[in-house]
Order: sequence, then C-alpha cells, then structure tokens
Amino acid sequence: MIPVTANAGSPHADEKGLLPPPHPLDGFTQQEFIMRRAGLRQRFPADVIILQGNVESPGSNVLPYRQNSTFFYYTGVDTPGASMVLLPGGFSAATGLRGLQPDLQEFLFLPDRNAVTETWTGPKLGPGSLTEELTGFQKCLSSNSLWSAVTGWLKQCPRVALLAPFGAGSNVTPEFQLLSRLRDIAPVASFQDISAAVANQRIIKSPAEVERMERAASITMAAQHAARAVIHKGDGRNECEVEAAVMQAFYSRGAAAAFAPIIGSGERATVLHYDQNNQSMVQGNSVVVDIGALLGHYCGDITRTYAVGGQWSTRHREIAALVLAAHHHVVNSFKLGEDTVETFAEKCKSFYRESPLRSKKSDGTEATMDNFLPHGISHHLGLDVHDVHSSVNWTQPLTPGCVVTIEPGLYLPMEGIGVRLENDYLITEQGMRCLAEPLPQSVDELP
Ligand SMILES: [Mn+2]
Repeated sequence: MIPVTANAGSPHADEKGLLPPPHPLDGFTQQEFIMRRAGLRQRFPADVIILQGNVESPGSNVLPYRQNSTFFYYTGVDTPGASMVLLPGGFSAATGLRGLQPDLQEFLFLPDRNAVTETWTGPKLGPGSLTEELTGFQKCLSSNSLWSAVTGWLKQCPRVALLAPFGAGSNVTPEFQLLSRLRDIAPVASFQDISAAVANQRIIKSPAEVERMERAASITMAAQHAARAVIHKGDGRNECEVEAAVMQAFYSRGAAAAFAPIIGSGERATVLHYDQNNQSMVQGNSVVVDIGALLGHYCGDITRTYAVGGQWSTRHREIAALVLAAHHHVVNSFKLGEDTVETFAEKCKSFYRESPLRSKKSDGTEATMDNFLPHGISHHLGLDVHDVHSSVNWTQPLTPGCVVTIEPGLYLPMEGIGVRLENDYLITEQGMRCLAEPLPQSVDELP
C-alpha cells in the first residue's frame, strides 16, 4: 500500500528461480518494531513468548490474504505462515537448536522459499540473513525447525506467554491449535495470556503510527467529499454510485477499504451496519456514509450524514443539529485522566436526554432522544478498525497516544431518519486532536 523502496539488484529471478522478496515493515523503521518487542518482553521477562501469524488458505483467492494485526505489530512481517519466539534473558538459545549463539533472544521463523508456489503467489521473504537485515530480528530460521527449537527451549523454561484462545468457537482458532500443540510438547509448562498486555501496548500509538493514521483519515475525508458530490446530484441516484465514488477515492490514493462501506439512505440509515448499498436515493432523505480507508496497515473510520439533493427537511435538520452538538460536547468536555470510552457514551446519552426533542419508539410511546442511540459512541482505532477490541479495558482512562473515534448517532426507525457523525481523534495532553477535517460548528454546513 505504501510504495516500498526498489529492491536492490536485478529484478530477474536468481539461479533458484526466485525473485527478490518484497520488503517488510511497510515503511516503518526497524526501531519501531524492536521497541515493541522489548516492551512485550519487559512485561513477561521470565517467559518464552510465542506468536504466530496468519496462513494463506490453500487454493482460494476468494478473500485477499491479510496478516494478523498483532503479529504485524511486533514483526512488521506479512509473510504467511510466520512465527515469532522471544526468549527470556539469562537463557541459552542453544538449548533449542545446537549451534545457535547462546545469547540470541529474538527469533523469526519463516517457511522456506519455494519457486513453484511463488509462481502462484509471488516472491516471499524467507529464512536467512537478508530477512535479518531487513527486519532487525536477531535470527530468522526456517519454519521446519520451529517445533524442535521450541521443544528444547521449553525443557529449559517451561513457561509460555501467548495469546489465549478467545470468544465463541475459540476451540477452532489458530490460538487454540498452538496452545494444544504446546501442551503436547511440554505437559508441565504453565501458560500466561498476553492479550491485555498487547492491548495496552497497541492502544498507545507512536508518532509514526499517528502520522500514518492521519494519512488514512485524510484519504477517508477525500472519499467523503466524493460521496457528498454524488449525493448532492439529487433524486434517483443509487447508493451503489456513492460506494463507487468512495472506492475510486480510496484506490486512486493507494488505499483500500478498511471495512465494507456503509451507505444507507432513508430508513436504511437506521440500520447500523447496513452494507447492501443498492437502493435508489430519494430527494431530501438523509444518507449515512460510514467509511474508512486502509492505508499501509492502518485504518481510518469517519461517518458523515448528507441530504439527497443537499436540502434537509426541518425534522432532519433538527435531528442532525442535536447529533452535531452532542459530538462537539463530548470532544470539548474531554478530561484527561477521567474520560474513558464508556464515559463518552454516558455523556452523549445525558446530553440527548436534556434535549426537548422527542420521537416515538416502536410501541408508539414518545421518548426522550437518549432512547434512540443503541450503540456505544467510541472505540480504539489502529491496525484494526475496532482496535484490539476484545482485550481493551473500557473503563481505563484514555491516555496521550490513544486514537479513538467519537461517533454519536440517532436512529428513528418510525420516522425513517438516521444520522451519525464520526471523526477520529488523537488523545494529547491538551485534549482531543482531530486527525482529519473537523466537523463544522453549524448544522447548515453539514448536508
Ligand atoms: Mn467507527
């Protein structure tokens, strides 16, 4: 996604039929990843830390391959089938594989290169000194030696730190398979879950990550402008034309979509994760456009709500004005050290509750506006759109370096109106800094 520096030497295949491998790290420095690994080892100083990346599904081109975000975070490596092992200090690496320098601690294991499979899926990073040079790993070995090395290391240190299997269907996850295999190899080993520590590291973004995310956010805003232009053409356009304009804006800037674009007009604006995007748009209806660019592994996530033809009804306008005011209220009242993802939602709800506006619930009873916000209004953003979602402590005060979305909405199914306004913010000592274009102060600039 980010143009990498040209590979040195000839672009032609070598005597083994192999093309030069793609560069890892996606434009970030080695130091970035070395610091992250050091941070993880500091939290588990007496454990053998094991992480595995994603594998390609054989023979299938249905979904593009994407690396596991946590694996990329610590390695900068997208190669399928990779593993990382970090050893504790004061421990001899030679116990795993004879001939290894005893003081080595950081290992990357990669599948051997294969000219035949690379004919199908392109050149890959392989084990060896070139990968060590490019990634900053002390040693990059063949995946064929992973299990014998781990078996030896666990004999000396039967303590493992890994990502614990999580969620529904956890017994079919790669994390579960790794855990089972390690239990077979080392029946006496103890296991520690690194998920919370990983989340605490990943939610604090480095300056380089913030810079990348600003670019993802600004491409997302460019796509918002393109979407708005289509919607303003008025009656009869289809939601899919808006999606086409969004994807054109992403692809032409070297980005992809971080998630399926949500383009919902009329009553479909009230469907939170609507993604059919195939209905004709009607003059004066509101259109929720919730989109995010994926640029160089990092996500944007921005929502705007527009009026078909550029003119809202009085009712649309007053609902949008309330959502806009709630958004500004949450951001402007931010208190470092106090606010959490959960307090954002509470603040927004009480702001809605104080509004004189009312709408009808599905049972016909009239209710205050806080009844029409069925979702939280914030999440962390980063390598994933809902960044380290399963492991984040939602009640932990946000600290400088966190990047979160603010996305209040109102959904009135009985009136066929939906409005959501979302921006991406970096938490700083001075407050919340918007990563792309801020929302206007006045609702008149919205539609
Ligand atoms: Mn979002």
